Amino acid sequence: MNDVKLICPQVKNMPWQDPPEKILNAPFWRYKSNPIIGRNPVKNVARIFNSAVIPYEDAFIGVFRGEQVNGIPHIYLGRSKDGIHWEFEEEKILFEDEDGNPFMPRYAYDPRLVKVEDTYYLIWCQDFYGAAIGMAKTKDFKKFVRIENPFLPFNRNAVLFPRKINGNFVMLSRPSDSGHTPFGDIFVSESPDMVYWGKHRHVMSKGEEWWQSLKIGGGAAPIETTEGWLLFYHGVTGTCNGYVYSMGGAILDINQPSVVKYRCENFLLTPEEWYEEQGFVPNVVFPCATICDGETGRIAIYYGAADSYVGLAFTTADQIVKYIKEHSVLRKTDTEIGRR
Ligand code: BMA
Repeated sequence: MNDVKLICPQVKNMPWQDPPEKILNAPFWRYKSNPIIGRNPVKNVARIFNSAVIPYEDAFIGVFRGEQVNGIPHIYLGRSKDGIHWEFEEEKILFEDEDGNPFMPRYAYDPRLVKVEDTYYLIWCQDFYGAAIGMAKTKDFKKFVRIENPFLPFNRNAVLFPRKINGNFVMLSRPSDSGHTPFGDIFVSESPDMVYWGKHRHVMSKGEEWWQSLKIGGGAAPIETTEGWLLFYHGVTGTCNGYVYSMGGAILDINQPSVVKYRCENFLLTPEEWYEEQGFVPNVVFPCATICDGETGRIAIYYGAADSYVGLAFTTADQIVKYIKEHSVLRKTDTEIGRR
């Protein structure tokens, strides 16, 4: 019997591997054949990482950050039958604007992919007089229509909730600078129409724990559970050798997501394996998407590793929520609705 329920559809063929016999720390275990996407995965693309996937037509589809051989990142479409082995389109996604004219951002990275009602939304980082959030929508993964940029620059980390809350679309984001941003908290904003965003509220500050002491940012789209919105996010620390990116976990109030109910003081994943510690940018674990099975409570998380690979790890709703609650440390800026 599962105590904590995931409020999402059943995914019969979801990627899964049973846990190892002994788990010492957070109940997240890596797929044994990680990384699932290695270098030079498709023509003209040197690395794929920080990418998002979703169940689609009894299989899986995803939007992938492909670092081209000219060094410019763009978004590529990928398809998979099992969520583990991926085939990519050779051409990057060509968007069109609302008048039907072609639109190709100068660069696009760290895409997320979230279904709200009958539409799939892509959210990424692009140039808009500096780093800012770009968005597009699709219903069939053939036609991608760009929609208005939701926020002013600078902002590089936006994650949409998978359903409206109190009648509005809701999005987490992390205002920043245009560079490597040595600061940053998570905020939440609402929109009645995906064009006008407001009612901005502070959600969580960077933490006092070393692994999230510099900045934090949304990771995978929040997962609806009977305990609240389960959020996997990234936390960053600065070391004498550069930044280290880990994954953290929190549970947000279901009707008022600026209120954090539980926040785990321990990281849930931190760079430990060779593909997380070695690569274009060493020591990066950067979660961007989950696949969740409403029937069993199983969760598979997809994360970028060392800005070079895609890794996959598993947990269950029961285990991870229990762990987050047992290790929760909340501060005033977490639990308040947020100043206006
Ligand atoms: C962040 C983003 C991510 C990247 C990370 C580590 O600022 O640009 O795309 O994975 O840095 O380099």
